Amino acid sequence: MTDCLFCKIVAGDIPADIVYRDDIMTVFRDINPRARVHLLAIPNHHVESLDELTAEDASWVGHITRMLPIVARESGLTQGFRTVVNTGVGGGQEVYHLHYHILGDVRDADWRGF
Ligand code: D5M
Repeated sequence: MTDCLFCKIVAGDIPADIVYRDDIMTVFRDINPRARVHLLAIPNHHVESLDELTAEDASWVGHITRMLPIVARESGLTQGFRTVVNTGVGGGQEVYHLHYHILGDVRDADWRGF
């Protein structure tokens, strides 16, 4: 989608600190980190939110989910991490391209009541 911020990051039109990338997904550092390590994992193709998913999406959703702990570990989060997915207005979603927040060392994090 031409007007989507995260699609532009995938396309390389907007700079981002990318820590992992493959054919299905891209992971980059959040521009406004709420924890010492704060990454965003996104599908490379445009999907607005979890609300859009169907059974046909199971394969790439499974791939992203499986990669979350691997990328987190490679980014130094050897003691675990928190995953947050905000969905829609009620979930406080600001960017409408599905993204999984990966937060590490969250004890002092300022994260919307978590
Ligand atoms: O979270 C959207 C997240 O996206 C929020 O934590 C800031 C982050 N963000 C916004 N623009 C950028 C760029 N350009 N690079 C990296 N991170 C960015 P939400 O769950 O939608 O509230």
